[in-house]
Amino acid sequence: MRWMRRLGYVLAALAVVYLGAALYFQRTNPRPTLDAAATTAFTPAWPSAFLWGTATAAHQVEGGNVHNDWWRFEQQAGKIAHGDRSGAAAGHWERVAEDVGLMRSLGATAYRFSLEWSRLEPVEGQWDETAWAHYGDEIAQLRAAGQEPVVTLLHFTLPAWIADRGGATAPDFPDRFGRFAAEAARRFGPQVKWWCTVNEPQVQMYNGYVTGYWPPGVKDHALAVRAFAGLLAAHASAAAALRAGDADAFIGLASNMIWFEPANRWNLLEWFVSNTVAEGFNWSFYESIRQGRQSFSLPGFPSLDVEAPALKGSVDWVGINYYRRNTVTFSPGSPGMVEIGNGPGTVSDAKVEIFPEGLLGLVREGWKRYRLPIVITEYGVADSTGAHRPAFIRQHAYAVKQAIDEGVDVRGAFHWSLMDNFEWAEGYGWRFGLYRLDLKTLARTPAPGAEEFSRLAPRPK
Ligand code: IFM
Repeated sequence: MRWMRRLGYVLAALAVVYLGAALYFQRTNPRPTLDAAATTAFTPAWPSAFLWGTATAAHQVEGGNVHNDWWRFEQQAGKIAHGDRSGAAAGHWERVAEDVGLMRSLGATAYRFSLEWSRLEPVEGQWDETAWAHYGDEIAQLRAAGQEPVVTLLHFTLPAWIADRGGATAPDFPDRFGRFAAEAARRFGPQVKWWCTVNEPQVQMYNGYVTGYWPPGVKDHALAVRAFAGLLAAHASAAAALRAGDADAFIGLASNMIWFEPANRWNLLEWFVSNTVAEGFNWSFYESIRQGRQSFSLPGFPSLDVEAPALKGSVDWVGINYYRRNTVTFSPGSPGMVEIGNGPGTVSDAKVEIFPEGLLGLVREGWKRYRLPIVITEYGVADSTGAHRPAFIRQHAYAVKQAIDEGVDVRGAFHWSLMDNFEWAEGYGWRFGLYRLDLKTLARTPAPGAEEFSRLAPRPK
């Protein structure tokens, strides 16, 4: 009987240690909270020069982008929901003046958009002067309307000629992309300060090479890691070209980040897997830059650890695209031994949980890690009825302002999106716009949320 009592003591001691460790994790990783009362009646005083912006991407709004990998992908049956194709998109190429007017009437002060590489270099080595002139004119219109241009160089789409030889995995991709960045700096350097080299590289890697849901449509973990390395090298090459060609270039990138939590906060294994997933998905790109080493490590993927000194110092600011919270469950039978789910809150049309507190948590974490200015390069909600968007915008603005009041150097927040647009493999099903797009006439009308966006805009002092 003595051995039973001893076993009892040992088990009790183990339980105490376990509970102590779980409590420690909960204390050191508190869930961020927002003051619920304040988010219902909140009018911020933003810092001067705060970028209160809207965001789009070329292929999603311009229309007629026929020389890239996405256009080709869309022609294949079954790739895009409802058989949609980008087609004329929001017709923005012809409607720049109208859309700049919309930004102005919203009270926005900045616009994040992308240059479509495949329009500017439709054939390798040949610049399209008309297309360059078009963007030059757009930038001039933005400046005249008080909109600070934030220019993205790669927002998912690749010219068909580089896609044909491996896209992000092609050995000369970083070099070709750097050449494009140099040309953009040469032509627009005097008018553009804010540059964003790449948009959501982990999403491009994951959807293109893990689920195969996006071009190039393959499922191969080794290629996925090569694409990640290619995107890192392309970013470094573009950053070097921008620094060389534009003396006041202020360089960053837009990284998609998810607020990950263990499904059960008392489960130590779930703390471990949740932190591992967050480190791999949210932070690998920025950590590679900080360390000057291409590095990536997630269960189920070959690991990457290669010296890359050109990455060091290649960003001046940290861009965060934020859309959701995910819970992480330890699940030995699932790929990577995890299951990803939603928390208990309201979900959007995209079936992801709306959780503004997560934005505050990620901004704090980015600041703690890098001490660089932070920009919310995207936040937005797929909401076709508009039932959620006004409160969504207010609460996300509140999270940003709270971070600023805590001393974080947040320089701007960009609502995704200015108008409804082509939502990649979801086609035109999800509606993120502050302006509703009539898909037949391409007319824009204010959507629920536009008014709230304007109300929260910086007021001239
Ligand atoms: O539409 C996309 C955008 O291209 C990248 N970030 C997420 C948005 C909404 O899904």
